[in-house]
Amino acid sequence: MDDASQNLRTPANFMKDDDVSQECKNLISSLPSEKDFTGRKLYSYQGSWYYPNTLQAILNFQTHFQARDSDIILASLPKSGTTWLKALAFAVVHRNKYAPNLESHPLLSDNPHNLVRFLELDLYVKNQCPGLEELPSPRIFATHMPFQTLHESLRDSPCKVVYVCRDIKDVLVSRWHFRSKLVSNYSLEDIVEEYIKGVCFFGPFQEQVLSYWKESLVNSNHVLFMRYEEMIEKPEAQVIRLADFLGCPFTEEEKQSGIVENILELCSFGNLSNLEANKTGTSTCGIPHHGFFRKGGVGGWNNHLTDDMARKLDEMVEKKLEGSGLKFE
Ligand code: PAP
Repeated sequence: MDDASQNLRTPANFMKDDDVSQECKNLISSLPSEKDFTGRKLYSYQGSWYYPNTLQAILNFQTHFQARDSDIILASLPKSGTTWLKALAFAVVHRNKYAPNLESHPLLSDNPHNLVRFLELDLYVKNQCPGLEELPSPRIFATHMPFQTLHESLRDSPCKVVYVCRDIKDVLVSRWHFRSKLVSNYSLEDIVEEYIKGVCFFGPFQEQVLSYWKESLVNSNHVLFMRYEEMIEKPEAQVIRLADFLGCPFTEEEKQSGIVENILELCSFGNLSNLEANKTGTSTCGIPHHGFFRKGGVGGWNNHLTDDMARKLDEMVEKKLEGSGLKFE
């Protein structure tokens, strides 16, 4: 890991603390609010729902972030393949510094979330100036904000934004497993209702997906739209696509040397989830490393959702995406 990245100040746990500035309190008082499934208040800002501490971090980011043309931003909904994309982008971008088969590769000793940190869930939590100007280029960051909120700070920057999306049913089941460890009595019925209503942390989800999808159509040099399912089905082609987009395409020589396969192996679910570094410890955003790895794969929702739940979700997605050209088979 780059030394400067290790030195960044680490924030408090983002889910627990609602201590916000007067400016944020003023903003909150003007925003629509709703209660989440635990009774905690969420606020709607620029089309998405947030807890106050995340809203504060977003304001910090929007006010203070200085984009560089060479920045890379990895965007996604929670549980859509963020950890995998972080690992892949880090390995691709830094492959000259850290060969993917290197025994001391940073991904073997640290969780991807500590190597590529979230803007609004980590770096800007309780911190207006997390020292990002000290980081060497290219800097790689991650976010769950929708495109319009991110864009506030990237305006006029030609930096690269990569968005990964995943079938909402797999996302939902993944989130349910994750959340039910933190919150008791959190049923699948609760989460299906939450998703359909759209009032949940970073929701409504299809609007977020659409914000990046639309931008990828009009500005394909700026936003790359990737799908978790395609990454599972054709990983090589998708990593080559990622490297091309990021302006560091694989040379023929590199391809023949097997570097693409090596990166895929390094970043694979099997490899990462079995590393000691990912079985123990807690990420800089306050989540146990092992919480980012469950099962992976496509279609696992089938073992959890009833036909009726799946139908309701599919209908909601179809309705929201109508006319956009984006489809989930
Ligand atoms: P986050 O929002 O908490 O960062 P994110 O990484 O987006 O989570 O998604 C976690 C999902 O990606 C988990 O899916 P599951 O619950 O259906 O199993 C996790 O297992 C999966 N995942 C994590 N790392 C990888 C990887 N290297 N390859 C494929 N899937 C992965």
